[in-house]
Amino acid sequence: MGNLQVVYEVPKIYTGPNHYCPGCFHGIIHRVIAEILQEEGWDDISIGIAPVGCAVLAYDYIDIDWFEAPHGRACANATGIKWAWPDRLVFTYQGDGDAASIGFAETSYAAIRGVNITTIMVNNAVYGMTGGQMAPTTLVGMKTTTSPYGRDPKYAGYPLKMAEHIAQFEGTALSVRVSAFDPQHVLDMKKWIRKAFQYQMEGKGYTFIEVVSTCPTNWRMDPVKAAEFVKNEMIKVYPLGVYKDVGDEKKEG
Ligand SMILES: Cc1ncc(C[n+]2csc(CCOP(=O)(O)OP(=O)(O)O)c2C)c(N)n1
Ligand code: SF4
Repeated sequence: MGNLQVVYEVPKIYTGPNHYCPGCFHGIIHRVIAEILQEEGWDDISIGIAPVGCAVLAYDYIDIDWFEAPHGRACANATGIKWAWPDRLVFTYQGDGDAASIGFAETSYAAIRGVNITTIMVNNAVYGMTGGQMAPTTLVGMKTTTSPYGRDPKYAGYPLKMAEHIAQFEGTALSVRVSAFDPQHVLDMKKWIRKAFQYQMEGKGYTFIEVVSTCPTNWRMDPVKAAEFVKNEMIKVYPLGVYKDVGDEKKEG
């Protein structure tokens, strides 16, 4: 046993089991966040803002300080917390319904103001927790419980591309879209979430990570089909990539 080397262990601050459905990426994203916070020694200074949505119980799964925000208000809450405790690492963890629908203004204004916080927005194209209703991110033609014939842009408009939207603001330091449908993309996601947290610790401005995710339960798919749907359909509409990265530039002011 003495010669064996540990290549992977579950982070101590990741406290499961969780309640997520099989094949849902929420659990993977939580674990990756926990790994980063523990590896960087940020677990004692982090404050997560939990959403209203399937990740409402995020505070039960990552053992750091948390605040529970009302639906859509996570970035407003995070802003106040960060202004009160500028040395803390403050991040919001939100669904697309939370961050991009009811919370569209709060999320946008965090970027417009350049608030030095991070948002991790999990885009599964539906309102998962409440039963799979159409979200602003629902694909054209996608069937949901409130668009049983498929999203029709004539009445319901087009998918909202948050990583592109957030990238336009001067206060944004980083806006990236990632996914987690295979191990390589999980590692890539980890790299960018780490960079977002690093930029925050360096005071660079607002950082935004959109994770293209699954909702096998409401999509009525098994976990493998749901991951394939992300890989083959979702990322055609939501291309993965870096939409803004200020790199090592210093922000004025
Ligand atoms: C003010 C308010 N409006 C509506 C709701 C109902 N509600 C709870 S969760 C949710 C949407 C969750 O969807 P999303 O944010 O995409 O997260 P997911 O569950 O898919 O992870 C809604 C509309 C609420 N709790 N509060
Ligand atoms: S309902 Fe959808 S988003 Fe919610 S835990 Fe299940 S698979 Fe994940």
